[in-house]
Amino acid sequence: MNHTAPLGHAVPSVKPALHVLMAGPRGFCAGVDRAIKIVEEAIRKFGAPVYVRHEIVHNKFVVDSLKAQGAVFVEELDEVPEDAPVVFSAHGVPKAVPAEAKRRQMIYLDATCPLVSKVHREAEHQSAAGRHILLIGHAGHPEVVGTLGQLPPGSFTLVETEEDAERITVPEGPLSYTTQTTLSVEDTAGIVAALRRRFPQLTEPHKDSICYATTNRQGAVRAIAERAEMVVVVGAPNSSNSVRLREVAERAGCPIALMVQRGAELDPSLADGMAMIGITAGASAPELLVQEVLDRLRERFTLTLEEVVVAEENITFKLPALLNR
Ligand code: 0CJ
Ligand code: F3S
Repeated sequence: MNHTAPLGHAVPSVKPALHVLMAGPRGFCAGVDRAIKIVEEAIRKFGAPVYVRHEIVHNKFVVDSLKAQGAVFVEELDEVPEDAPVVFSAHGVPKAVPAEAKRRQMIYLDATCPLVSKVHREAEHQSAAGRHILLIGHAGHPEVVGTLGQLPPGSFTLVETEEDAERITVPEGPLSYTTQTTLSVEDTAGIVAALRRRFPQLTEPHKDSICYATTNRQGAVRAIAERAEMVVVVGAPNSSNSVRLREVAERAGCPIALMVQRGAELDPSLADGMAMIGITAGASAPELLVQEVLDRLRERFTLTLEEVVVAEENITFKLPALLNR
């Protein structure tokens, strides 16, 4: 008999039952779906290679699949040959980027999520009305770089945390705020409350800028995290909305909340002795990867699945006109 295999990793002959709560909604949002289609359609229309500025969405599997179809990923526009088409990622770009593409007479397609573009226009509008802009978001994230890149230098202040909200100094005069689309709903409410308290002259934006997909996925992961002994988030460490899902699960009191990029990354023995776990996926994570995680768990358990749906989504976005011509 072999006594050397660690017990925690032995596969029992009769697989124990494990109930899996599947967060609904989870995975792709309308903006991600559109962005990926734009790259695929651009390859079909113009032929490979099609350049993409920044990861089209923050998911290695998606990026690798598009690379296999003929996409070439770069970080800056000056890495793109002048005669090749280029797609801007879902996260949005500073104004200077399409301006430079135009100047170089390049063919470009903007896969910025329409909900990010709305935030751009709102920030621009508030700024043009003479208001200093407070942008709530994470420094260095491409969406934040893109939104700040709509505004004149010195006309905004970045607010990352409630502590920032308590200590920032701003110029005298009218103020407005907007946010990154993928933030924690709860943290942002705290930051906005602190800003309102400190700056009574703060103008409210026309609409909440945390997007529907972020709000719904956070609601869904909270619902499963309240019941599950462990929550697995499928997503990438550089995906802001996915990282937020793991945090929400943890704050909801779930004993183990972890993130994996692929099924193979999950150690299924973590669920030994558990009766119920939950699974969700960030807005940039394909459902195929959720199925990979389920298959990984099936190596060790007999699964029963339960969809826990907190919101129905039926939003779709049109592709740019250039692709329909
Ligand atoms: O910024 C966005 C418009 C969200 C795009 C989809 O998600 P992802 O993971 O590519 O980007 P985040 O890091 O912003 O969540
Ligand atoms: Fe857009 Fe929100 Fe998805 S901003 S890309 S719908 S996460």
